[in-house]
Amino acid sequence: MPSKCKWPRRGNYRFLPVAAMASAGLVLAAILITPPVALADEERERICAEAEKRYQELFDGESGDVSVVKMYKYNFCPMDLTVTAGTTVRWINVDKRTSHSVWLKVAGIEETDRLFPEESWEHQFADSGEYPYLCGPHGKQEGMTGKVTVVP
Ligand SMILES: [Cu+2]
Repeated sequence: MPSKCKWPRRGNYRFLPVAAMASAGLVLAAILITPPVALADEERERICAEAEKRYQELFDGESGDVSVVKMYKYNFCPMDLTVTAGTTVRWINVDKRTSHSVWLKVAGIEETDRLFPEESWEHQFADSGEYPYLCGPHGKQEGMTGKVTVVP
């Protein structure tokens, strides 16, 4: 190496382990204090695009008179759905292995049984209002939640 090489002198190296430990500590702290937040919008969009593709493949997109919410990779797609009063919403699991449920907890409607891949559940919304819901097994941990808004 040429003599003007700018590596720190030998004595400075003893600070490296301290610096490394400090940054490892910061990273660990960041991991520990970060709450398990819902997925970033971009990631959700990507997952929902995939879910739509799965839905088209499995069901040819045939939904008749109902509004469809796909369940896929710990997401409800769309996460927010607005329908008019009287509409029936059908939740379909388009996942490959994971089972999900639909739990309109706030409305006081009992959680559904586990819906396995390609299974579905329907509910007709007679009254306008906001109906937040969750997946029983994945609502808390994975943030698998959604909302139906019913307008007159
Ligand atoms: Cu789920």
